[in-house]
This record gives sequence, structure tokens and C-alpha cells, in this order.
Amino acid sequence: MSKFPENFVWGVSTSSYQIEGAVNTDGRGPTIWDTFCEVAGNIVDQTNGAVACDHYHRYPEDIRLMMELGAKAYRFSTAWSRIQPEGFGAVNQAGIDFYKSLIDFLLKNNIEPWLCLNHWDLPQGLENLGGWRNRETAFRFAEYAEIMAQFFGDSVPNFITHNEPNVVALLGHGWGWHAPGLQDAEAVMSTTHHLNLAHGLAVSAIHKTVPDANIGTVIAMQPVVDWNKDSEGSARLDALYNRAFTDPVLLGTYPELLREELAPFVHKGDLETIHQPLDFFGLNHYTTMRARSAPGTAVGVEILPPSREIPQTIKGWEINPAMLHQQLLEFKNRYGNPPIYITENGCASADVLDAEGRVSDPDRADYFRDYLSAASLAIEDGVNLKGYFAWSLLDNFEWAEGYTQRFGIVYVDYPTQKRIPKDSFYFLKNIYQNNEV
Ligand code: IFM
Repeated sequence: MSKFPENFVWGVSTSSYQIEGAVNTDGRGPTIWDTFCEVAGNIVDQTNGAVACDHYHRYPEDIRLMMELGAKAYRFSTAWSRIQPEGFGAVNQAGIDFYKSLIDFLLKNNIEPWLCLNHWDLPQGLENLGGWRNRETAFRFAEYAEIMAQFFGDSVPNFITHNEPNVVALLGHGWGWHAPGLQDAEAVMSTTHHLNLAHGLAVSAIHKTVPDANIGTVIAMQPVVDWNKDSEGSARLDALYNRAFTDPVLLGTYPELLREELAPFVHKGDLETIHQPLDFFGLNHYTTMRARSAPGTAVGVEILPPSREIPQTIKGWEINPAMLHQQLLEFKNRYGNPPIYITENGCASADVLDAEGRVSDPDRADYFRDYLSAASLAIEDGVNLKGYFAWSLLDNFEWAEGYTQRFGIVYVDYPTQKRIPKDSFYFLKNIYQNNEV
């Protein structure tokens, strides 16, 4: 058994489009994900987030589940288009009211809110003006951040600018699997830089309103392995995925390999805006990646299928907890050991509700045990790891995979919206409540 440090933050993560539903309620404007889901072939089961887990109406029940779990923190995202339906202009009070009720209920129950401003659901109104390819979107994002700081700065201690902007740039604008579904080399670079710029501008905007807010950002980091098979492809994937956001935010530079391609979008002073002191860094980690060069494509590199020698989840993601340990150590060495939170980690399975009304998911419990053991080892090795947020509280809309992959520790029976804690929920509850794995 390994003990975690006292005050280690145990939490769960979700995101607006994946759980809220209520897409046409109380003045919410359409987002790029509403639009993307309408196109046949984009989502494997032809579904969308229109209802999802109906969290918009059921959040008290979901917060009670967090309480039962023993979670001290909840990382959720706010849907920009509930606050400003088009992504700019007047504030929609009903959207503010919804998040206020949610936040008040969390605080009343001693769960600390961690508010993320962007978990991919860009308002369609901004996409119509060029989305993240348009530099102006970064300034609209800062305005939205300021609005959120004004309304919630006194009740929310932790603000997160983006969730996984690297996935937005690559999967949304390069490989085309996510909204807005582009395969465009120039868009990969422009969105990369504009998302970074938006982060920096938002940090300033929040601090202007709430000088003592804790502010961080969340980036997905999955180590690239087997470099010897294609060192050029591996270096490119590593730069685009693992460094193009982390380096400018934490070091104030872009990786050498990408500088020329990014240069047309980088204005004087931008890197200083992006590189501002942060209170924490959120790292989302699930797996490892293997790369193959793909010259002539928008990204120039593709991700290879997992190795058959390594166990994998139903998502085809390799289960390799030792690489989390290694990555945390590399992170410490490269970035000077800032406070880190693992803001997502979890396992997709094809869970089933059995006749007794139970969901047995030993694969997920094993996954949590092994990744948390790796995290604990990293703490022993001096990594400044302060907390862990499981992905995810609920089964939910898994983007292009629709509802075919379940990531929750709580099973959602979508036709009835009944929540059924899985065996892994109780496994994690034991860890969270005893502070040891
Ligand atoms: O569901 C996603 C989440 O929205 C972002 N990080 C990875 C998760 C699993 O794919």
C-alpha cells in the first residue's frame, strides 16, 4: 500500500457537451459539436450530446454521487455558448444562473469547483467567423474569461483556461476526426498558436478581475514510444502533441521543429503573453502513442495502431502505467517541477448492467490501481503531484465514438437516465477515502 500526501486532492472530471444535454434550453447557442454531429459518418453511432446524461437537470443527483465517492474536487467545463450564445456579445443570464446553482451546490457540500472554460464546444457563431483559425477568437475568449471571473471569481478558487487544446488543433483541424472536421495544414498551425494566445490573454483577464485566482491549463500528454521505428515521425508527433502547447506556456518558446511553420501566426509579444506564471498545470494522461510519418497530409504524421504485445482498452489505447511514471519525471525535469494535477485518467470499457443491477468492471479498477501506483511512485521520486481527477464520473458522449465507449465510474442507463455506480466506483471510493492505493 502507498499513502498519498496529506491534502492530496481527489476529484472527478467531466465536460459540458459530454454530459449536460439540454442543448436548446435557456438560450444556449449552437456549438461546433452540435454542427459536427449532424453530418452523417462523423459519429460512429450517429448520436450527439443533445440529451447525453441530462446533467443540466440532474446535477444535484450527480453531486451526491461525488459526495458518496469522497471526492473533494470537481473539474467541469462551462459551455461558452450558454454564457454568450454566439461567443461574443451580451451575457445570457440563464447560463450564468445554471452554473451558479451548480457551483453553490458543490460548495454547500464541500466539493471544490475547478472551472474549465473550454472543453472543445466552441460557439458556432465564432466558427462562422473562422473559429480558432481566426486570431480574433483568442480575444473573444479573453472577454468570456473575464465575464466568468466577474461572476464566479468569489466562489470558484480554480480556473482552467483550456482542456487539451492539442486535441482541438490536431484532431479537429488536422486529422479531421473531431469538430470542426478539417484536414488543413495551415489550420493546425494557426489554431495551435491562437489557442495558446487565448490561454495567455485569458490568464491576464482573470487576474485583472480576481488577482488571487488560481489559474492553470490542461494539456493531454501521451508519450511517443518506439522512436527507433520512425524517428522523424516520432519527433514530429511529440512536438505537435506533447510540446506545442506545454513549451510556450511553461517555457515561453515553441519547439524548434515547429517554429518555421508557426512563424506566420506569431506576432511580436505573443510568447510573452502566453508565458505567464501559472498556479498549476493539469496533465491528462491515458496511454502511449506510436508514430509514422505521413508526408503530404495536413499533420505530416499519423498515429499507428497499438502494439499487440501490450494490453489495450476497447478504445485501442495501450495500458502502460510505467509510462505515466516516466512522463511525470520527464515533466519535472523539463519544466522545473511546477505543481501538477492529473486532471484526467481513466479506462473505456464495454460495460454491461447485469441481471442483478450490478456493473462489474475489474479492468477499470485494475487500470486505476496501476496508474495510481505509478503516480505514487512519481511523488516518491520528487514530482510535485498534488491531485488526481478520474475521468469520468459518468458514462457520457465520447465524441466521435458517440455512446459506444463507456468511461464512467458510474454507469448511465441512457433510456431511463438511471445512475448505477460500477464496482470501480467503490474501488476508487476506498482509495479516495483512505488516501492510499
Ligand atoms: O472524453 C475525453 C475527454 O473529453 C478529453 N480527454 C480524453 C477523454 C477520453 O477520450
